[in-house]
Amino acid sequence: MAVLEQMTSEQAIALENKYGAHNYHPLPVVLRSGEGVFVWDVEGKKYYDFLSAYSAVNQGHCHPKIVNALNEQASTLTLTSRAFYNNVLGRYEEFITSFFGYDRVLPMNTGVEGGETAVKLARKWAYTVKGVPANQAKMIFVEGNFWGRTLGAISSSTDPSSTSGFGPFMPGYEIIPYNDLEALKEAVKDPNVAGFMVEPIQGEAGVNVPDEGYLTKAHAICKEANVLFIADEVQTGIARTGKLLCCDHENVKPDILILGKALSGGVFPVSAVLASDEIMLTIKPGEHGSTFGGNPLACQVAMAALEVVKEEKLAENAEVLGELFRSELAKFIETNDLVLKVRGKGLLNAILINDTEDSSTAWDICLALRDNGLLAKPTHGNIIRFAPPLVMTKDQLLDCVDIIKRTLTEFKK
Ligand code: IF1
Repeated sequence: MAVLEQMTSEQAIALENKYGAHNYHPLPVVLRSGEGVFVWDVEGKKYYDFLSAYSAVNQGHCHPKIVNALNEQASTLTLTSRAFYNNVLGRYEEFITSFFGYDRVLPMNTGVEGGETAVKLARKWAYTVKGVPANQAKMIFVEGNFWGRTLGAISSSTDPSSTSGFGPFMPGYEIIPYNDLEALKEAVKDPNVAGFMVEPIQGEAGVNVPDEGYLTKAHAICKEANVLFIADEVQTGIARTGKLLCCDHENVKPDILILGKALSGGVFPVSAVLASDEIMLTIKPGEHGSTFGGNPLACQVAMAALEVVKEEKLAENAEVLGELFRSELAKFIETNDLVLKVRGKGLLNAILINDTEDSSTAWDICLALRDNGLLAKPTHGNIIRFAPPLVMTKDQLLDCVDIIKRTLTEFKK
């Protein structure tokens, strides 16, 4: 690979500012390597990664088993396109459908492609199975949702930073409040509703955990109304919340399951949509797909990434360490008025800062955390998400809790 001559953080940042689109505002730290729960910047400073690339690196950075799978396949066959068969895709499809208990999988690359695929599937099913009149299918989403940056995705967004300046938007969408069963009951009365798409915990909204039983009752309301219950587990899936899927906390089985991010352990873009024969076979040859969807490299990486989840008991570890994290921070909050609340499930958590949503306090705290060797990023001016790789040990977690408590104690607004 191109040997990059050493550069300073300032040089790297200047290059991005000069030649790149300004579609992000990254925390000022320039990373050059990662291993497990740690990343190093170009000056050689070591950090705990408490974001995990938004829950894509659940298995830890550069997990050897996953990287080996990538390397072996990369020097064998990387991409055939779906114009032809290959010797890996079928094995992967058998593997992942049995891993999650579904009849079929439609392989894609990014999380948002998974969401787009789920909406197309729901609409196709509505027209061909439910009997909704052509082009009349409705989709229900919830306030505060985030499922990507395409026009189809932002058309369901209630966040002006996702929508303003990008209209006009997709028709046939209805937005109801999150965690509101009465609103869902009302919305599904419309016979043209195809599906209800929801995150079991809203990540970008600030780790918004719905009431216990919300998923169970929402699923039942959808079933009663012959509406597909679609779970966006791109961020909450793959053991992040202490179960293989966040829906598993309530034993809810989505009609359509969307996976991404840690499906590949952060090694390669891999997403997947899983569903029954009845739903999945409504899409016929040539009606949907993608050049890279289901490529042999992605399939090998994803199988290795999922094996790691089981072999290293990542869900169990996330459950135990998540309880420890929230109990330690809850004790701290009683003695510190900067932080109002800690919330989450497994190792998807967030703290609510005692300031307004448009303040810079959460950002400033993340800068101080960076100086103390821990990387995290705010979701809002007053919310910081904490999501370390699920391979973290108890001692490492307690070390991170000490860093967070020390930083918050020393922080001056
Ligand atoms: C960015 C947010 C998180 C997702 C859920 C689908 C997708 C995402 C629940 C789309 C992606 C990423 C996108 C990334 C930052 C990150 C993010 F801040 F944008 F909202 F995690 F909360 N469903 N989330 O969280 O998957 O197409 O990106 O593979 O856009 O900056 P993708």
